[in-house]
Amino acid sequence: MDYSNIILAIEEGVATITFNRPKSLNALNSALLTELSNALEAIAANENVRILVLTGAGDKAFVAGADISELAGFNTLQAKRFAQIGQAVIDKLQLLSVPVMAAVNGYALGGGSEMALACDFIYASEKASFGLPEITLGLIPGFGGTQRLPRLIGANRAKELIFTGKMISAAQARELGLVNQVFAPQSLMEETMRTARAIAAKGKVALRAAKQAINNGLNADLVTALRIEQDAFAICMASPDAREGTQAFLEKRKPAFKGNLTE
Ligand code: CO8
Repeated sequence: MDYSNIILAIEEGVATITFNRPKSLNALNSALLTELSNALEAIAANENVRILVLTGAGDKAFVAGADISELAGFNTLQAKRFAQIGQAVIDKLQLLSVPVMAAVNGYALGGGSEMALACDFIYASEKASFGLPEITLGLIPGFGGTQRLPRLIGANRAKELIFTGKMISAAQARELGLVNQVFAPQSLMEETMRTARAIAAKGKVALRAAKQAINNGLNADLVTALRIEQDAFAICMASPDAREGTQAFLEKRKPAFKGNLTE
């Protein structure tokens, strides 16, 4: 499939989606969201993909938010529809069975921060900044920010960011627990890919089970969540990857995971 607002590349099990509207700081318009949705479906259907990395084209922005030139003309119903489309694609990203990393190389504002928040974890460049500036536009976050941010960093800190609309640096975002690691701009992709490849080399069945257990468990009480973990653990045990991993340990060799769901 041809994309003009994103670039999709797949190499050795690592898929990379690059938001590619650098003249608009990779702002999210309807066309980009549709392409992203299609790309996520293609990735979900591709058994060779073991991890997805999201990043932004150019050296200024990951994504500077929803495209304000499109947003500015919306009536109420169009705003609702746009929020639905954005949330649906960001939900699709969060529900992807393979791990998803965000490599935030610059501004991650509004919908851009919300996109990064739906990833499993975030690596950032020292030049990155994060924020939910919608309040400054007379709006509120509409791509999940009022819900995912408080769950990640706590309601009081999320409220401060959402009520002030202020931007924070990558270092501040790391202190808040929003970002896992911060790198020099020139090292960001190399370090991201190093981690992505290390994760891609693990067993796909176990990765999928770990992600689902964590995500589903966070939406449940602890007793239910622990049952979810038991079931996910048992399912892993039945996989060829688990036999390979345990056998490799006993034979003192590196495991060669195939990631297949059946023998
Ligand atoms: N939308 C459209 N165009 C944008 C956006 C954007 N979000 N951000 C930047 N651009 C464009 C600029 O208009 C400019 O275009 P041009 O060269 O044609 O004038 C180009 O990108 C470069 O930007 P600047 O010249 O402004 O670059 P600066 O380095 O001076 O500033 C900033 C960079 C600080 C990032 C600045 O561009 C800025 O503040 N951008 C807007 C950030 C923002 O407010 N984002 C939130 C948008 S709202 C949102 O995301 C809501 C999501 C939920 C929607 C729910 C649906 C209803």
